[in-house]
Amino acid sequence: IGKVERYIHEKLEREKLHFVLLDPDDVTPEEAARIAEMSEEVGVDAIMIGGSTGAEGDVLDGVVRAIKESSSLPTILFPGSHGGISKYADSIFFMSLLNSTNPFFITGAQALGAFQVKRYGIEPIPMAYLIIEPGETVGWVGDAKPIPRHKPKIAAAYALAGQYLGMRLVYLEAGSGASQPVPPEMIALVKRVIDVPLIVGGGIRTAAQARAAVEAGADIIVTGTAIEKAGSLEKAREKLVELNRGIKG
Ligand code: 1GP
Repeated sequence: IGKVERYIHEKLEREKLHFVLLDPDDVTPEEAARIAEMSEEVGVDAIMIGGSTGAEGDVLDGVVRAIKESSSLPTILFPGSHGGISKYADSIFFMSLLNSTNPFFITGAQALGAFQVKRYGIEPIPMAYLIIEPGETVGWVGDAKPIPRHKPKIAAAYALAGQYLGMRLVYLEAGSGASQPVPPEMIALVKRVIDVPLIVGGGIRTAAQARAAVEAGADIIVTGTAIEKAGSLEKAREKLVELNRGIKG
């Protein structure tokens, strides 16, 4: 396994992790740089970069470069398709949207992006990506059949299938800006069934919600909207501290 994946595993032996997601369509390179810098100061573990719409090309490169210049945290691409690849990033969640109804999001975009990942030497981290209701933009764009919130067993079956297919992370995604995060009962059942680290994101805005996800069994918590839409950099810092405290305990 590569450097970033090893870093994740080593840290997970000691604590739960907090990844901050920045969407290049929502933040300028300057804002991204400041948020990444603050994230590192307060103890966030990695920066994810991506989004479902417009997080491509120069806009994406500009944000990744700004983050690399302002912090030493690992940068992990979180692509909406093969367009979400930047040569400036350290690694990429090489993800398959397992509950998509469209093969493009299961294996098609992956094939279109694979040579680019190799050429740029970006570390691929294979990940099973599962969309849970409500799913928000990524659910719609990704042609997902979102897993009902009250059906934890379906999520667990997909998660285990992902692990058996060789994926080394499982991500339960309620969708960016979701009104409610993934239910703790679902997190708990998935965690009981799989052996690989479990990532949870979408709609996590408070320390209590982050804590509940961690207590249910999440290994890594992703927060985006709560930081990006905090209103000011000062408020973003307060949010980062609050969420980090919820996650690290
Ligand atoms: C979205 O899970 C991430 O892909 C983060 O969601 O923006 O709601 O924090 P939020």
